[in-house]
Amino acid sequence: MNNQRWITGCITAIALACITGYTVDHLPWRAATAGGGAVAASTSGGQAGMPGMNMTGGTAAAANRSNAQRASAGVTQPLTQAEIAHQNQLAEDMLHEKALQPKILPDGTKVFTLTASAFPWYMWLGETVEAWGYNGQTPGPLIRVRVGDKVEIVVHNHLPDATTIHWHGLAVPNAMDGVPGVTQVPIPPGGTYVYKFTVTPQMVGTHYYHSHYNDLFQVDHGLYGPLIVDPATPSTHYDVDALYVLGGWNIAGGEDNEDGFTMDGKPYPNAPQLNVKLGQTVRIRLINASGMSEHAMHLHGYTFRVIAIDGNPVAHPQAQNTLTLLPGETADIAFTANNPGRWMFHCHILDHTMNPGDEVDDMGGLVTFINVKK
Ligand SMILES: [Cu+2]
Repeated sequence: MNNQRWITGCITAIALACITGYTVDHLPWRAATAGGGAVAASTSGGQAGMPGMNMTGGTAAAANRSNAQRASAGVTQPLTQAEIAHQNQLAEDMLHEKALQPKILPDGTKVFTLTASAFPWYMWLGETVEAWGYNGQTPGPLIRVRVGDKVEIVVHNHLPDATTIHWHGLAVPNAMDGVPGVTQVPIPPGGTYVYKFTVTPQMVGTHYYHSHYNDLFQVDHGLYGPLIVDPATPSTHYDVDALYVLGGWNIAGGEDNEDGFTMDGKPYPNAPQLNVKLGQTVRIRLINASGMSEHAMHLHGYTFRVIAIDGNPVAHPQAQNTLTLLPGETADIAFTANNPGRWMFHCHILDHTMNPGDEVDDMGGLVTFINVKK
């Protein structure tokens, strides 16, 4: 966010935090809240649009904990081979845009449930980290909706810290925007919040959702997931659709350090690889969910077209072989798989292609392969 917005947001949030008695810890949305309790969503406007403002709890007993202490939910125990295989399958499912199935209410409303929690996450040989994610995975499950859908997203907070979710790229009603201390009271540990909105044409495209509370810590531990909005009547077809969510991780600790990078939750060699048949048309959706790092994604063997930026179609698609995504940006790229072979697809910021502790000739991080076979 730019400085002016950030400062304005801070002043507003600090004022609101003072009014409501929240303890401020560096930044207003870093105020930890204690105690559980459900926070009901409200769709009313104005100040009343701060749903749950009169909730109990939030005395911030834990407000003085450091980020490092917040990280110690104690879930970095080694995983079994079956658990590691399951996590790799989740990454594979993400690549192929397998979406979370909603519950459909009698009036057609699609209800998705996201449960935020901390869990062990396998990164690379010998390294299992504590992830914070949704429904036991990071990235959180793909939410896929279409124009006209009425959507409810029930968020349960099983984290040891408060949280919120921001719907990045979607012009939702302000009260649903997930900015703690401004549009809502943070969801306390043990709490539940229901986000509600109707899908509009503005929302079509590749987007994502992410924590907006203690966000550098929470996002860089995995609290984000993809969100694809389809038009009411899909008009384009690709033989192969694929999705890569790029993540930055704070593994060594500290406030401002990204030292691990993942594609669909896994670094090379466990980042999922895309297999396509010679001649197929391919669309790859890219989301940079990293908290701090830009990524210069480069595809060997091909020139691709950049067909959408931040979900918006590009009128005259640019031909490129490297596309840089700032944190929070998304893009759709497309190409026809007319060059057979095993083609590397990787970030060209070269320390993003190594895992911490790698030797110079090791590969890790944002590296995968697009395998084009007859
Ligand atoms: Cu990078």
